[in-house]
Amino acid sequence: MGISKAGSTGQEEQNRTAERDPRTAWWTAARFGMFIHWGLYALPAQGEWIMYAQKTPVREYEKLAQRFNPTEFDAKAWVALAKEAGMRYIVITAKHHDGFAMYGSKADPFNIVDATPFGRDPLKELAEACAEAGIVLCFYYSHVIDWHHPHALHKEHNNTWDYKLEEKRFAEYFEGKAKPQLKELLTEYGRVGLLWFDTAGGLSEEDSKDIVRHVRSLQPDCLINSRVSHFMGMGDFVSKGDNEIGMSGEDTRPWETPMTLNQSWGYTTKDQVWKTADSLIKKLVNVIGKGGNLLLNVGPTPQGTIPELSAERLREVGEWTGRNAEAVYGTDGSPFPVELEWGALTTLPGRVYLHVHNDKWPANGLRLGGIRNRVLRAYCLADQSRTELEFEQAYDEELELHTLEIRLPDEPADQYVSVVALELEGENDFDRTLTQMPGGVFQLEVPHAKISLVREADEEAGIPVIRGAEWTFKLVKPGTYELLLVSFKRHDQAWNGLYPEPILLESAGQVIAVDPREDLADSDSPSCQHPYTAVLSRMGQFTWDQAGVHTLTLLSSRLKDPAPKFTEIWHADAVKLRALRLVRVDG
Ligand code: FHN
Repeated sequence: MGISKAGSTGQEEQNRTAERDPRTAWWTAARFGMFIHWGLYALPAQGEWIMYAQKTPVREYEKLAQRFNPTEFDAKAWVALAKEAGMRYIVITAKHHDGFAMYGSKADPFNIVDATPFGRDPLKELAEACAEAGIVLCFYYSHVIDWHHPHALHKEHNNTWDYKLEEKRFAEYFEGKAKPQLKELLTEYGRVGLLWFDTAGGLSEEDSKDIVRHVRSLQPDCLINSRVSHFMGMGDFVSKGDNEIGMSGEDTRPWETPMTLNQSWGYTTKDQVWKTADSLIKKLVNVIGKGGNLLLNVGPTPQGTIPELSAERLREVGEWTGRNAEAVYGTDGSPFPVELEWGALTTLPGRVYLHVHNDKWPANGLRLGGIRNRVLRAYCLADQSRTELEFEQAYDEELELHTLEIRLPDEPADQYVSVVALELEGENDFDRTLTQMPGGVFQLEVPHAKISLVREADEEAGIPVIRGAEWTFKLVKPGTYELLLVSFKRHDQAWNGLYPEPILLESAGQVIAVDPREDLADSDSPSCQHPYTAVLSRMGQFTWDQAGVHTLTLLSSRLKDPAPKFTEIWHADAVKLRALRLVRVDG
């Protein structure tokens, strides 16, 4: 086991997380992985849904295999790139919705070894390269959608141009292809870190459990993602929606954001909307600052190479993760249940890392509340000489408030995001209550509210269920605040009708009822990206004359059941009500 740049061994990182859940410990410590969408669809170069979009007959689609010859594929080069980026696991499409196996499958001849001139098994080569490089190999497997197999049956997205829905016998696909292929993947490629299932629409609870049992019986330590089923609570960790970064406290289980580098998964020449290294690093710290993992996608070419535009971004991200490894791997997310205006925060025992966005660099001093420990030292991680930064700690007895003010260098110390490390005395001791951080903005997020049922739905009258969110929070700066509703709206949705009735707000005897409008786009939200845009709606103003603990209630039909039995991850919500932002109007 090598020593990482941070001076701690990977084993130490895993041991820390193992205290919580030994099965997922390697994965939560890893924090950053590479997603690879690679298949025959790379040839037409319009993404992995091309067969469905163009209703390509199976016999036509199969012809792509005769031309698929990725002679430039070099497993070692892919793994080296993942490693250079600071990624610690790889999840590759063993079979996507087109039904084509990217490995030598005996269960179905529609596979890369038997059906292409290439004739090699890239997953075998990747398994070897990963084992050599210490990267954990994992497989994506589309277990319900399969447009090639006559009996695969999804709730919605089926091959209806070759096959009749009414003639489908799902068990023939499930027992005859899906389960045998999963067995091959779990018995012929060494250790499989996790199986990444997808698009489970229509899979019964019984079949979902069956597949989980199947995997566990073959490799008990192989993790399973939540998309194995639409029934809640299955699998070992939560896959968020595509490109969805959760809110702090939203998930009680370990979670991961699958993210595109552009706006597509499979190789496409059409989509050239690329995220910059700057925004990728900010998204990475946003995710890990909330305790999640980031699974960042590449879509290799039909020649077998990772597109240079992807590779160059990953290398740049890797320079940053290399310099800041100790603030990334094996860390916990922020103990503070608020988005930080200047960036994100991770912790280790005896350490706090402040990931400060360079474009928000608080040259006049960074102020943070909630650290009860004595701070021993503060320095920038990118500063090799570890020059100590001046800081001051204070305690307000009346408000029971610990604050820390650090004098930062005039210029950011790193590229894009500069990490300030704090060394603490004793065991980490943080104030985890919902308390306003120093600064003007205080965001009350839905997961930190108590959600209750206010009115049952009346389907006949067309009245939806109304829920209430109640936040109990400590206000540090009394005064007048503008209230902004924070919503993520799907890019293809018109605003009208997304909030079917006025939002009701109430606090300290003040009441507001407003139909939220699409007032401002928050283009700076590090959590929001395609296919969503962040929308701010002006709700009015509340004044709190006193610092201290207050409550605020919000009523809306857009508040979700906090403990649903079933989820429709496939159809992302048209609008997500994320938070109420309080912005101080008087300075
Ligand atoms: O339909 C797939 C899509 O092609 C891609 O694989 C993504 C990755 O999360 N999952 C599905 C859509 O959510």
